[in-house]
Amino acid sequence: MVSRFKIKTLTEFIIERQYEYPHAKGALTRLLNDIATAAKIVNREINAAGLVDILGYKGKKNIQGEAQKKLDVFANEQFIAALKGGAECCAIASEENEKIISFENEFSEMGKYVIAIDPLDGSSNIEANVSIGTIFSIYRRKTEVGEGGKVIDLLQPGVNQVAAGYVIYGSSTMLVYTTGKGVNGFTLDPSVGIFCLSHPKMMFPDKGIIYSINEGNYIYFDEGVKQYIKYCQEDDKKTSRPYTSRYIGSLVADFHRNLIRGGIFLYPATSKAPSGKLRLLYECNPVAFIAEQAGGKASDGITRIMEKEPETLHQRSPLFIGPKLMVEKTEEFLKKYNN
Ligand code: P6P
Repeated sequence: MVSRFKIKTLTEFIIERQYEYPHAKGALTRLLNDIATAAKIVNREINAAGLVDILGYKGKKNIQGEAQKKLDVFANEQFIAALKGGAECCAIASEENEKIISFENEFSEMGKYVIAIDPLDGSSNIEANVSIGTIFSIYRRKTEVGEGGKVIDLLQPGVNQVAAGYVIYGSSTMLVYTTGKGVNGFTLDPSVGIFCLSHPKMMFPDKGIIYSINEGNYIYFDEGVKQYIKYCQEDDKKTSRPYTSRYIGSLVADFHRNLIRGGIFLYPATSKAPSGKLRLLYECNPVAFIAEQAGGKASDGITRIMEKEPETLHQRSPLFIGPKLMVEKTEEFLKKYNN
């Protein structure tokens, strides 16, 4: 049993690192704590979801045309309320809202940051009690303070991210984030409601033996992806193949497992979805920032994810993300077979 006094809490950790952002004057600290607070509230409801009538459909559809589940809506409301109340954020782009949510009150209008967020990603897994997650990116606003944030504040390339992270609501609840100086993971101690540093300085293993892709889309993949899948399945002990196939269907859960154990996650473009399925702003960019900070790589098969210039809030992108060598091998196959 680790002594309470050896545990570093998320709040202590963020405050200790505040010196890295003197210009932020504590604003980023407050933002990250606001997100952690909302995550704890969402976590409580997710854990109780099977017990209270919060499962099932709220009868509405979100911008993606997907039936919204009550927990999706609840999570969205919690993060919006926490960020609006914190007054450091002047606008949010959420997976659950077609347009940005601009905070027009005298405090938030002075906020220097904007947030892109998927409040509850993988929510189609809720009934199956599979791990789901929250994914977020934090940017400095481009417009002047003094008014609510605008769309151009959110349409920034991933290289402009000030911070990014995810919360995974799984067998334990973890918050993993980066501010560009490494990746650190915090596990929630539900008995006291405190996130404690449990995974300092997270790095991808150099190589991995896991590949994660929805092979149900095989007939819709282009030739390069099909050939890479065959490569993963070949018997070659020198390169630890055949790899192991692991796919949960929840980006945060698949990415987190691959970050810990070493593996590549692929959500390619298909003939059905020529731009892929995952959203650039609040799924691909945040996990790409974490991946790069953990020594990995994230591309759309050709372009570095974080250098893609977003044109619309909900635009999609193919995503290949994991240890650098694994992503580069995939890019080789795409280059060789897709031309
Ligand atoms: P598919 C969840 O709906 C999600 O957006 C990601 O969390 C996940 O990686 C992906 O979609 C799964 O998509 O088509 O394999 O079910």
